[in-house]
Amino acid sequence: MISTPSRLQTLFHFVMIKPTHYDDDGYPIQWFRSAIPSNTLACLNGLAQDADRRQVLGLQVQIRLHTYDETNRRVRPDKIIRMISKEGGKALIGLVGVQSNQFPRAVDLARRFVAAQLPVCIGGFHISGCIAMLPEMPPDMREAQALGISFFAGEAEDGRLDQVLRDAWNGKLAPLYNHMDQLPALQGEPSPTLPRKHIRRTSGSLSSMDLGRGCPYQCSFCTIINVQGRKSRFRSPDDLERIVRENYAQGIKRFFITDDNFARNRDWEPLFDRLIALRAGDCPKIGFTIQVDTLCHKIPNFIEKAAQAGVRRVFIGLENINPDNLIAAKKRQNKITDYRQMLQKWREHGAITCAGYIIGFPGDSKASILRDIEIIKRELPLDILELFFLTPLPGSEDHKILWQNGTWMDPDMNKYDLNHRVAHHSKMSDAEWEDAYRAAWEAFYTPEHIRTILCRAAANRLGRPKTALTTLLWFKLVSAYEGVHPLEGGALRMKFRSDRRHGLPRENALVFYPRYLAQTAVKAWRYWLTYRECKSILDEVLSSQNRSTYTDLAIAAPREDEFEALDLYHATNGGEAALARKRRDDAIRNNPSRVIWQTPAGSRLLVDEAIE
Ligand code: B12
Ligand code: SF4
Repeated sequence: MISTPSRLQTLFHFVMIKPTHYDDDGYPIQWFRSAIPSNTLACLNGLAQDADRRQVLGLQVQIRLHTYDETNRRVRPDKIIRMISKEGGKALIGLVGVQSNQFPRAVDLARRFVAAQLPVCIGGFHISGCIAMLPEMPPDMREAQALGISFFAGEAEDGRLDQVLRDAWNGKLAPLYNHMDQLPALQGEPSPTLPRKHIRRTSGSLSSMDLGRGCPYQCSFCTIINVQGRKSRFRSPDDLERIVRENYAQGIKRFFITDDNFARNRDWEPLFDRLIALRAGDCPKIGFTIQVDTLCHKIPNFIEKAAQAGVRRVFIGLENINPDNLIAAKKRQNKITDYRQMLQKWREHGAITCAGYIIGFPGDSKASILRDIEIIKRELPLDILELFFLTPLPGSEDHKILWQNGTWMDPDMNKYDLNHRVAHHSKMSDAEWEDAYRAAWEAFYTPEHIRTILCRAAANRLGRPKTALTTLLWFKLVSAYEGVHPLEGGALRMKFRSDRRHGLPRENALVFYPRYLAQTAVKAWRYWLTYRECKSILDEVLSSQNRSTYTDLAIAAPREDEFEALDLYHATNGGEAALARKRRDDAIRNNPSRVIWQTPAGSRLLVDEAIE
């Protein structure tokens, strides 16, 4: 509810916009309903509410907050500008959580506000990642700064937003707020929160929150470690309970915990314990999606407690099944010899598993990629595979190295959405790489494999075949028909003729509208056909007499000769060597006295190896 300022108070508007990015035709990717409310927008809104409560602009100023998530709401700068000039005239426009692919859209929006003499500040991973890793600002940031746009690098907690609000109020926004050298603690910070109307513009019953930031690993394609650090910082169980209760009171019972790697949140256990207590108490129906690494099953009780806490879906950074590729990406912690055990354990605890998989590592070719997808389908009990182009994201070590070497990277940041190729591959041509990426999506989401996944879910005592089908359909339909990555998908694509990317012409209405309507109708028809086909597969699976006895290689209990028999360990690049490493490590674990020498790099030599 908007409160009216008293007669003695002046209004200051803080307009927070989470921008989207452009599709290949230059129209913002927007939906009638998007999937999940933005956590960054919720964090900023929570911090701003707190700043208003503390009256950081003085007793005479009321801060009025406006939040826009452009993935599900059209942003009309002209209307916002009119509203501000009618209601006091003073404001800060914050473009929040701006990723590299959203930077061009953010700047296009900012242009309009800057032209109306309003102060604009952009924050998020593009700014923080570039400031963290590059010796100088890239050209796109310099151009934006020349327009008068201010930047915020780092995190806004610990009272840092106050300074930006005060400077905007005083008309003295600094060109750059750089907080990269200090990572704030999260305990006791205001909860991420959004007005109820935001939730209604998404799937409706799901909210997001971050319980921790930072990850100890060093994957070379990752930006997170260079922006949020490698030390685990986390919210407290009390913070968590407050967030859950606030949402529960509004009817929201499902949450996406956005931590990149919840298994490395040092406080995972007290956090899970609090959720278990809430479920046993007055919030019985809460459910969660988390992101974890491939070693999480080795943490005693982690998966058991996750299940008790209501974790129903997990995103796992599998990334690849070729050990040579994993080593090239410094993802040494991922061991393919653990994958089956880890996925089977999640399955036993009733979670739907979604694995991220990267296409385009140096060892990849189109043939090897398609071979690997078939191995995954056959040997790993995985429900969803999300594919990504290997992308040198600004803020990652990969990007920094290519930048330093002057290697070509696509200059259009709009394409850095992991669904476009933005670099060259050492072995595949550009066309071959793009073809391999699309072919990998198609190869995983075939009707036959959807049937296999549903059979696996139906045979599992805790399986949820209907939910598995909904998730499978989302990934299949968006990847096949919308031209965007499923993680950016939504329900019913919206397009507005006048919202085209800066520099592109406005299309003729007689071309734009008929094409939009025809595209929508064709998609609706294809959606219907695919739904009908998959629904009949589900019906067959559920009514099958063999439903509970179904088994296959992926879900069968580990075999004695598992490591000799499976292609996962023999057909992949580096699989044999990974197996040898596992055998050596097992031998050391079983008989530590056999280690006679450890190299500075950590390799261990056994007695019999030395004798040989
Ligand atoms: C959760 C998440 C998602 C969820 C979003 C869910 C949701 N609704 O919240 C989903 C799965 C949908 C998703 C999708 C994508 N994501 Co994502 N995502 C994340 C993740 C893991 C957490 C985001 C988050 O909540 N962070 C916590 C917030 C609080 O941090 P923050 O955004 O940096 O904001 C703080 C500061 O930057 C600052 N700040 C930010 N804005 C502003 C503005 C002002 C004015 C001020 C003063 C301060 C300020 O204050 C904030 C509070 O401290 C991040 C990684 C990460 N650790 O952040 C990746 C990340 C942001 N995603 C990334 C990418 C690439 C994508 C996709 C393009 C990839 C894809 N194809 O899947 C899509 C794009 C979809 C879209 N339209 O946004 C990259 C971006 C890298 C880059 N250089 O651009 C990241 C960093 C992960 C990575 N791979 O490196 N993502
Ligand atoms: S495990 Fe995930 S979050 Fe951690 S460094 Fe690797 S990619 Fe980044």
